Amino acid sequence: MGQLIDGIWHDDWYDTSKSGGKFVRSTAKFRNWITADGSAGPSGESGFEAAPGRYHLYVSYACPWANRALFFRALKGLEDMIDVSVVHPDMLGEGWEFRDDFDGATGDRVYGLPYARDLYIKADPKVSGRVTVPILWDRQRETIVSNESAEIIRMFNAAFDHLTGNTDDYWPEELRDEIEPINARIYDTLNNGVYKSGFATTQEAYDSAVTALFDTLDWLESLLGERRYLLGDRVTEADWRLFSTLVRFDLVYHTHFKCNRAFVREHPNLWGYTRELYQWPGIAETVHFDHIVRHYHYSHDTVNPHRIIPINPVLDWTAPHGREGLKAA
Ligand SMILES: N[C@@H](CCC(=O)N[C@@H](CS)C(=O)NCC(=O)O)C(=O)O
Repeated sequence: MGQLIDGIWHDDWYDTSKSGGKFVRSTAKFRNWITADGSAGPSGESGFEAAPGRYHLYVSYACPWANRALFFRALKGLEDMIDVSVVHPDMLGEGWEFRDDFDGATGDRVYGLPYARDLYIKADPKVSGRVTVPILWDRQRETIVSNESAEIIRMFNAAFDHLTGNTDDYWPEELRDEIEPINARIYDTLNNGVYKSGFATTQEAYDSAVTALFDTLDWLESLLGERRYLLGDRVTEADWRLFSTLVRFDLVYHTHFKCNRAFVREHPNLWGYTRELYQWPGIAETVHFDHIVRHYHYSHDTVNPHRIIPINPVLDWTAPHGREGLKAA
């Protein structure tokens, strides 16, 4: 399954035929790092030195992976260093489109290209694999620095500090050993777990994904009754990675992806925590519920073939979160 578009092979999202009904996410291809002095990062090539105006971030407001890059752009005060283009929320047969006929969608602000795949081809005419957002683009070398959000957030966390003076650290050295296993569980069972539930094409694959997902939510509900944040009294990247899934959960994952044993808002600790992070300075501006709801229901035609957008409740994201009293365990 899948199709060749302009030389790029697009697997179907839902091609679960070789994996026993399980959704298997492919690995990002562009893995360079922006660093303060342009030296190579943990993977890829050197030559991507932090500089104002040199880099551009292509996102979808709907996408949880792109959203976490936007969280870090806001948290680290990078708005004036890195500008942004926003795709249209509908991801149809041609993949992500640079149309501006939806509130907040900007078109391609660097080149005026029609599709995200055109950037991949510009970066590497022989590229193959999925065309995903976020895309961190280098205007100077006219190529993709990275299309892996887990790494983009770490670049944003540190590479521009000498230019911005913002030294807030969401991946502190002393907590890294604790952060990694929490990230791993949350990635597997929640960030990616919602997709594994929603795109499963066998009962067995769905059951296994959705069971692990709610085991993790139960664990988090209990942990967040003892601690204000995942690592204690300090917000880290683990919280922002979790938040990008939680903020979408009740509106799209619960219904569209059949993650419906419970809503996040039925968990008092998780719901207060999600609202606290939503209310964090700069974050609400990056969360666009209209793009989120439209994208999921409109783009996955094997899950929702008639593209009906559900009515959805109005959630009060600005209500007091009540988390102030919680101290580290
Ligand atoms: N590993 C990537 C995953 C990004 C990803 O899967 N993005 C989705 C949107 S939520 C996408 O662009 N999918 C398009 C496709 O697979 O065709 C990251 O975290 O940056």
